[in-house]
Amino acid sequence: MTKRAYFTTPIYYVNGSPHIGHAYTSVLVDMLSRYHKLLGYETWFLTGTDEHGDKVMRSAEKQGMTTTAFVDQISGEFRALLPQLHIANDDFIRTTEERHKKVVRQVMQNLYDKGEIYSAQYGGRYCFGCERFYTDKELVDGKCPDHDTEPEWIEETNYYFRMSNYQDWLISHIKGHPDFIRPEKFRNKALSFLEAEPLKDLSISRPASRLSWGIPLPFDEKHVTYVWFDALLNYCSALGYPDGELFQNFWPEAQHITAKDILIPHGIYWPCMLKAAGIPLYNHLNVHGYWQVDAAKMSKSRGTVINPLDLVQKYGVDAFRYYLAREMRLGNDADFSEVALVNCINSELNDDLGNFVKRITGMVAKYCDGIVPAPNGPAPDQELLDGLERKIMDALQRCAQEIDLHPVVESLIEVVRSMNKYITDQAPWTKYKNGDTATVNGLMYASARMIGLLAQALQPVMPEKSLEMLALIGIPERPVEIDPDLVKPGGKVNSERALFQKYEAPALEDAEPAAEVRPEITPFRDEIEFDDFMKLDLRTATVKTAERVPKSDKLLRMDMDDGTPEGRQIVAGIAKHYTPEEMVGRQVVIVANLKPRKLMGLLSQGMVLCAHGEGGAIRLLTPEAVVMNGGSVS
Ligand code: ME8
Repeated sequence: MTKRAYFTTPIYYVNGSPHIGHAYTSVLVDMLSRYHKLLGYETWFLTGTDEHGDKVMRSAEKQGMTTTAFVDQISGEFRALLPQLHIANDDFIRTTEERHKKVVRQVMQNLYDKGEIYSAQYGGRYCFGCERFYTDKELVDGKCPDHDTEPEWIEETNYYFRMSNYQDWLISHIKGHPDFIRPEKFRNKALSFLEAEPLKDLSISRPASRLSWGIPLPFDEKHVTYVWFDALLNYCSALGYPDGELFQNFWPEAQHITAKDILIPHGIYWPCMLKAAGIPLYNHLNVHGYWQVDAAKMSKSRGTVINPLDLVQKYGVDAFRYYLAREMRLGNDADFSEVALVNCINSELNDDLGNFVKRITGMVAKYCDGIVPAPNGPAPDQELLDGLERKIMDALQRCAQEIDLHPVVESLIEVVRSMNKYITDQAPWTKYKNGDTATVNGLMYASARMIGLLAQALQPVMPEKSLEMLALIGIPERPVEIDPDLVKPGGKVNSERALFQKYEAPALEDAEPAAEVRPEITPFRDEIEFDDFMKLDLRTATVKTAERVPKSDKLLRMDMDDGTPEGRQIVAGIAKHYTPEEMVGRQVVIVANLKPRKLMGLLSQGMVLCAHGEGGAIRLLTPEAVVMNGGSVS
């Protein structure tokens, strides 16, 4: 039987540009939809924009634009953001589209005919500046707090939806379906809202004389509907309600994803509307918390509204997506910090994942002529490897039952760390030295297989990096559904490329500058002439093979590709800081015209440049991006 899933984001208001909060929900839904595809589901993913209402009209006026031109512009920004975040939505709906307005009118007429909608006189204090009614409690000294003017008492006819009829029914539905709204704390919130006091009927219209930017009611053209009654129906109109094939196939599997701000409209108004209209209910409402900055709501005035595109430009889309999935636990708020983002990229993506892939491709290049070898049988400690594979598959299955991606990503990165430890414990370099080719092959095959599986399992989070990972082990394409046996012997690895890079943590603007304690540096040497400097021939070179020099704990012997056919051998005193595996595949800077000399009986044809840190630490000098070998450095 076909497994299907339909995922929606809220449709976003077009009164301002998208920020990290909007980006998060859309990326989360994209990841969920991709995970379901990986597990064999047919999926449909809808997002879009909510374009009616007085707020939008006022924003357009402020910009000196017509409402239509304004909504086109902002909706365009939301739409353009999607590919820039690697989001693969199936549809994008705008509430100003005819296909949507048609459904809203149809459902309204149906409810009106059934007596579910009625008109009533409403009297209240209305602020024309805000274009809304105020309750006495909200007024300050009888005045609108925003405009400092006394609201006018106005009486008008509005239309109401008989939501109060559905209170008991909804309470028992939520109680009978524990995961209708999840996580549990939001289910409880919806229940306590329902149980606290009698549910009021919902006002669903405004006189067109006061608000023209809405959908005219089919039974009374002098009134328009806007915001919730209009907006929520997008989830059905986009599928071609009532007869569309998409609606038939996907509506029964609907899952909405929103932040907690719109729990009540989605958890209460919407089920009541569906029930009244005779439309089956959605399956789940999944509610996430807020992205905050400095533990507070993002705010324009404090300058804390985070633009996702700035981050994408600095750190790359996939790393940004990974951070979003990793940092927020479904239901809890998360504090956005660029420092945390950089730490996450540096430690988990670069040091754990990137390093694992680099180590393995480097070793396959060195020990197996760059080709993923065929194993002779199980690898050493095969049970551990089997357990890690199961952990990956279990993590994926969890996505189909729950919706929280944080533990999924956590499990995957734990597998990466376990693999790094496994390789260190198994020390293939020693086995290679001892001529145990069969075990080396087994280890390399098992590791490449794990890279293949991890790349697939991370694909929903990092679609492009996952393809790169597969390409590094010689697999040109990824399968639609997860295939643990994807990696076959014979793939040609690429040991040159690094998957990720490290970043400097950004400076904290508000932090107190710490009293600087500078370590003592060695005295500067005497000045030299420019010609003296030009005598140095500095070049780029890539380490092809590396091994420890017997009886020396300091020296590594390396064969380098220096751009010449014959290459060169360099013996460097870096063995305490870098293992041979870490060196293979690295591009470094060498002094190419240093007179060759012998170290421990081995000829060294040059020197590898390193920066010297505190306490005798050394770090290699490496071009910021890979360039040709033998290129000069000046
Ligand atoms: O409410 N953290 O639109 P909206 C996390 N048009 N998510 C956030 C966020 C934050 N700080 N800020 C916004 C509307 N979001 C209606 C919805 S649906 C039928 C109509 C995300 O533009 C989150 O998904 O105010 C939140 O629910 C949504 O944007 C609100 O978007």
